[in-house]
Amino acid sequence: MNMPISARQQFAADLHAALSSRPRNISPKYFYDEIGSRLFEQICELPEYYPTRTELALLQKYGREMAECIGPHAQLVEYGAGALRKVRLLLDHLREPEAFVPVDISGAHLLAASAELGRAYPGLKIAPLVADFTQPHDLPPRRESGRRVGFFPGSSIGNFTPAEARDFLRMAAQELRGGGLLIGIDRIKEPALLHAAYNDSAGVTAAFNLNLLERARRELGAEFDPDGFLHSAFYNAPLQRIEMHLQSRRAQTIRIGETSYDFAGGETLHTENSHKYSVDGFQALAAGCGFSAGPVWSDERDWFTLLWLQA
Ligand code: AVJ
Repeated sequence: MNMPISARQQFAADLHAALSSRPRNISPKYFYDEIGSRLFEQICELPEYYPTRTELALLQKYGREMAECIGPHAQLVEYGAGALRKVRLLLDHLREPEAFVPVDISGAHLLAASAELGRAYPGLKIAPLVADFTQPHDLPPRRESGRRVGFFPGSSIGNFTPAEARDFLRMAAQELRGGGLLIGIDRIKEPALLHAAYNDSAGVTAAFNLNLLERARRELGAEFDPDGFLHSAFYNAPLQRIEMHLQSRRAQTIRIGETSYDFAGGETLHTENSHKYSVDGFQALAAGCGFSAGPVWSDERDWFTLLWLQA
């Protein structure tokens, strides 16, 4: 029988692969160990990091209209559930939701957040699903009368390249057929505003990025000079994305077990992309994947948008 490989083994395999490839890059999902998840919560509170507070304000203000789109008796599926704070602003307006299905890879976190949500919404059927939502997964069957609706807030889709975003949207359109998707996107804007959001003055985003190396040290016994790398985040205008990298300050070597990886001065490990979209651009992307555009909700500055996409 195939034993499922542990999270640590998966991290080890992906980090070795990342350090062996050129250019070096690794999935941002490895930011989110316990320390990284806490740092991300802090990022969401930073004055420079506008996405969380802008999206929450939109949900506050327009939650009722969004709930209208979702409709009654829906099975609501949240892709990549965090603290489950945002969905409450929809649940408060939904008519007789059939079930809420938060899907997340991090089981302990998902179950704790689901239990807490259950205490606040005692009548709600919550069916957490521990799974990687980018991979094939089995959602609970839906009632014949009800629709299935996806919720993908936070501009998490921004972590995907447009090609990966298309793969996700095609999969989602299939499993949400007859229903829809409510999705948050971060808008293309003044590069200085984007730059500030990923280079906060308190250094929390830097700590979040550098935690990836700290995690390698904690979990895999990686050996390197902790002061040898710096946080680098910049807007790549042609590709319309923020890139985060860990940049080597000088020539140095990282050792993991028996293996050594040499870095030249200035060389980087690319840790994250955060793609920015126009509303038209995103609707066009989604249209190619089986969705048709519906209402959109944006703040007055057009910094962040929630879109309804009919599946
Ligand atoms: C969770 C992917 C939406 O891209 O803005 C925040 C992650 N990285 N600061 C983003 C993040 C650095 C965030 N997402």
